[in-house]
Parts: sequence; structure tokens; C-alpha cells
Amino acid sequence: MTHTPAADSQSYSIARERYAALGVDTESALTALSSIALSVNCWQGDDVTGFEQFDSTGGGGIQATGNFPGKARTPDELRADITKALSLIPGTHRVNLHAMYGEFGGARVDRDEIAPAHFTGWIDWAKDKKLALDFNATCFAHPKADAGFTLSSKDEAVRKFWIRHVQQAREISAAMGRALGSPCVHNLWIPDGTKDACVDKLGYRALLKRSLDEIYAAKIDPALMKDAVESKLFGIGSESFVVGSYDFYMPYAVTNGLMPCLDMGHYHPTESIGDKVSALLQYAPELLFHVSRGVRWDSDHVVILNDDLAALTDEIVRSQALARVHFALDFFDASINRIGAWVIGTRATQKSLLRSLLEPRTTLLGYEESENNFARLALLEEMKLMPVGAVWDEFCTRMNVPPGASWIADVMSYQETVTGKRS
Ligand code: RNT
Ligand code: ZN
Repeated sequence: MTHTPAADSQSYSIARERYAALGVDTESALTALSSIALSVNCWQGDDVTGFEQFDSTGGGGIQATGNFPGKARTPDELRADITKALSLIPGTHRVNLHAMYGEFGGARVDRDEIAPAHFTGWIDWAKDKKLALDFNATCFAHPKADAGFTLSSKDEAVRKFWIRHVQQAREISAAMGRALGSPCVHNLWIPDGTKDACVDKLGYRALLKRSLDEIYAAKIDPALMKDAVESKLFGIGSESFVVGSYDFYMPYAVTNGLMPCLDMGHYHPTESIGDKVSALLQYAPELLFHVSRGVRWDSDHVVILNDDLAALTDEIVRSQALARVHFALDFFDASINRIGAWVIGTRATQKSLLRSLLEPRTTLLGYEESENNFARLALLEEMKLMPVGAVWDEFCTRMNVPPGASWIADVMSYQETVTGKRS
């Protein structure tokens, strides 16, 4: 950061002093925050539609609700919208793509035939914008996912089709990592499961394991790409049984050197993933988090700074594990301005990280180790009303993006001049 203390706003100076009185250096927190890249989910921009040239509205447990006008219809529109959102988000980030966002030039390219060539438009754009890319196989929204099973399908042709798809997705990820000089995180989530009681859970899980073994047998240089597997508790249409549950994937990831991916919306409603961080860090070198927000049966509401998010970032910072974790945003709300949704969710995640980075760790640890649990709880409580907002505004200003609420008008004017003009 190129910052001169003379540029400090008055409220930041006061905040800096107040944190300093508790032994917290706001400047180190700002430096740490500026180096955290979040992977921004392209799919918020078009309600998880993608650019395939065939009817891909088939099955698979993902459902965006709402019909706010102006969603991106083409790769260029989506890239323009992401660029707009990133201009309102402080720092340098990554963009997370799904296989369905390839550019197929009007051709019908099925999922098992996708190749790096279909993503050169994205790679060139990322190079130009100095962004890195992450990637996901798309094992939903396809006729071969209609029956509810992909990699765990008992139809051998269907299972093989999805294996080929994920193999191609890993190759594409490696190509992205190579072209952009930053390892591409490839995440695998499949919708497989049943709406009602399933009598052969063991069989489906054995099939999924067999498919994964085949997929990950191909070792790819971690300097190019890293693999993650994402579990889920239940989905729309898979309320009773999900093949790729937490208990299924966690041992698989740990024993096979893959990253576990924990999505904040994929657990029991009272189960916070914050508490899992310090446990998993004992076994997994790196973790991927899908930063999301579950509301009743929907796992993908726009992220806000709530207790779950605070618990997650607190635990990562307290574990001094920022270098071992990856944050990917995962939400899609089709009922509000989509650029606004991106900015709300991404800034909320950064605010939560900043809050955590401003925790008086040494003092709290001192209280804890001297069994002064009253003081520990009291200080944690007092921290909630500390002037984190002034530090956040300073961060935005230094990063040349609008501080506070001033970005809201910017999104509304983009709606007036760009997205609102789309039919
Ligand atoms: C679905 C998973 C998955 C998707 C995205 C689009 O429940 O969370 O991560 O949301 O890949
Ligand atoms: Zn997810």
C-alpha cells in the first residue's frame, strides 16, 4: 500500500489510537487484509445460467429464484458486470468460473468435450485485468443429471460421462493456472442424492468413491491447480439423502491430499463451520471455504456480516491460518441487483476478516491462560462496539474504492445506464 500517514482521516486516527490502546496495530491489520484474495463467483451475475448452446435446464439441485431485470446474457456482459463489481470492492481478487461458462462459438459442445480452448476468452480477460481464475466442474443443469445421480450413477454410461467431464475440468483448471501464474482451485460439487428414503446408500457412496479414485488418479502439479471436494447436507430434490455428505468427503479429502470445501450453507442450521476450522487444520494442509448464507432450505443467500461469518474468520485468524485457506464466494440471488449482490457479499467477507484481524489476540490469550474467563468474555464483548467502520473506510479509501455506503449510488447508476437497458 502506498500510504502516507498525513492522508489519515480524523476518524481513522481516533480508531487507530483506540485499537493501539488495546495492543492492536491497525496498520498491520490493513496490510494483512490487502493481501487476502477472495474468489468472486461469476454465477451471481446470471443466476447460474451459463453459455451452453443447448437446453441445460435439466436436473441438479441448484435453483436461483427471482427475476430482477438486467442479468448478463453473454460472456462480454458478464465480464463487464464483474469488472464493475470489482471496481467497488477493495483489493485484488480472483474470479471463480463454472464449466457451463465456456465460450462455445455457437457450437453444441457437451460437458465431456469441453477443453481449455473454450476458456481462452476468460483467460485473456483475466490476464488483461491481472486477475487469477478458479474453476468448477458443472455436474448439474444437464439432462444427464436429471435422474439425480452423476458420479454415483448406477448407469455406467452416465457415470463415465461425468468422470470425463471432471477430468476435462481439471485440465482446464491447470491451463488457467499455467496461463495466469497462480494455482487455480478446482472445486467439485455434485448434486447426487434422493428426495425420499434411499435403501442403497452404501452402493451409491461406493460408486462415488470409485469415480473419485479414477478422477484424482491423474496427478497434476499443485503449482497449476489444487483440488477441492464440497460436501452438502441436503439439497432441493435431495432432501433425504446426499451421497457426498460431510462424513463421506472429509476422510476422502484428508486421505487423498485434496482440500475439503466447506460451504457455510451446507450444514445443520445451528451448526457453525467456524468451530470446524481448528479441527480440520490438524489434518488438512489447506482448506477451501464457500462463503455463503443459509436461510431455511436455501443455502445460497447473499453473504452478510453475521455471527456465522464472524465465527469463521475469527477462527481462521486465531489459528493463524490465512495462508492455508481459500475463500470462494458462493451465493446467487436473482431477486436483487446482481452487481449489488456481489459487492455486498464480497465487502461483507472483507469486513469480517478485518474485524477478526483487529482482535487483541495477545491480551485475550493472556486472560485465557491465566484462567480469567470473565475478562476474556468482557473484552470480546467490548470489541463489538470498537470503531471497525473507520478502519474499513480507511482501507477502501487507500484502495481507491468508495468507502461506507457511497458505492450504493454507483450500482444504481450502472443499473440505469447498463443493466436496466438489457431486455
Ligand atoms: C451447491 C454448491 C455449489 C454451487 C456452485 C454453483 O449447493 O454450494 O458450490 O453453489 O458450485
Ligand atoms: Zn458451495
